[in-house]
Amino acid sequence: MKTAFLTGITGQDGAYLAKFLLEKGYHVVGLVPRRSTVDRWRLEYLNIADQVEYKDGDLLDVSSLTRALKACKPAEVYHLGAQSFVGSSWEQPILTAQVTGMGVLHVLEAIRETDPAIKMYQASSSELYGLIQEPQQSEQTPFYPRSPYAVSKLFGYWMTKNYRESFQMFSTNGILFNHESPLRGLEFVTRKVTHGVARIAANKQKELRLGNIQAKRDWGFAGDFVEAMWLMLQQDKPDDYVIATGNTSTVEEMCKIAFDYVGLNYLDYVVIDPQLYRPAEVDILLGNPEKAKRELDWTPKTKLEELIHMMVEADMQRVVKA
Ligand code: NDP
Ligand code: GDR
Repeated sequence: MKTAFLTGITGQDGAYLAKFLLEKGYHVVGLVPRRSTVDRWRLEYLNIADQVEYKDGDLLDVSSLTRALKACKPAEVYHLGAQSFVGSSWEQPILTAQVTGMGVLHVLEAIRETDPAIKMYQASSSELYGLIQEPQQSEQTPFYPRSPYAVSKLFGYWMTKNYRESFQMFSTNGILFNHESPLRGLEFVTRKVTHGVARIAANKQKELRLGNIQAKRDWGFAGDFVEAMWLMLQQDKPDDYVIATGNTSTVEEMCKIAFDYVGLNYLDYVVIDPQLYRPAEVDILLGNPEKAKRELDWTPKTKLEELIHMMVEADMQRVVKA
């Protein structure tokens, strides 16, 4: 039985990937940082919380990573842990650089120290593209990061590539475009919208305050995207891949889909709040997943409408239970 070690196992992608790997027959071990409250709601939602082994540790403490790797001897490491909210990265830039940037180097060093043959997946991001240089972004498109989060991810991207080229490590970058699900954190715009819609439909909220609704994103379903992470580590050679749907929509269009689903007009509820605008915006992202299709035989299955409907449904059930 192969062992996989996941950082960020309590996050959205960690939960879906853990479920995917358990179904493939892996022994799954997850790194869990110390928090005052143990919260495994995502793993519980997927009914896998008791099928995973947990190791205490923090991305800021490389000794905890090395100890965990030595103890569980994984064949594959999926590095998903991060301060992942772009908005917070202007409020906590130093923490973001340490966790989201330096954290990658800590993981690479822990692997190098433990067993350089361990394969490693780095959660890189479409935020690397930032101020867009090409209408559709591929592995060849130049980067122009636009937030402390994106700059931190740039450091992680290059460290991952550098360890591959310097030490022949199997370290790969998945350049993933936005992917969402009913397990998305409430601070991200899709979930903020689907949760808001569910509460408005239940008469528990009167309006939905948003920032820049003209921003465009290439949104996919997290459950589809975690398969690509695994496929990247099953290849003969380590490489970097864009994982995206190849479609882009505005935040406004996504809102309309969510409100339409419950028979409401979004124009009656959405309020633009200039305070929610970001200091620097990424106006449009549109990925080109051709290489992943060709080399990994990966294609996204879930369309945006289906995804948003799934999220509104899940939020309506939660609102009823609350
Ligand atoms: P989440 O924010 O849902 O999860 C982040 C995880 O990182 C949580 O488990 C969190 O634990 C953990 N974490 C945070 N700080 C530390 C720390 N100091 N030590 C150890 N663990 C820590 O993110 P997602 O699941 O959405 O994303 C997974 C990865 O993919 C992230 O690196 C993100 O930046 C990247 N990414 C995500 C995309 C998306 O659209 N979802 C697109 C492209 C890249 P806790 O909850 O206890 O804080
Ligand atoms: P993003 O996701 O920054 O793309 O990062 P987010 O959902 O936060 O923002 C998407 C776009 O929506 C606009 N927006 C708002 N965003 C939020 N959060 N709240 C609002 O009220 C709001 N109104 C408008 C934003 O300005 C932005 O343009 C996500 C994260 O998962 C990263 O970790 C990951 O790397 C990238 O996706 C790819």
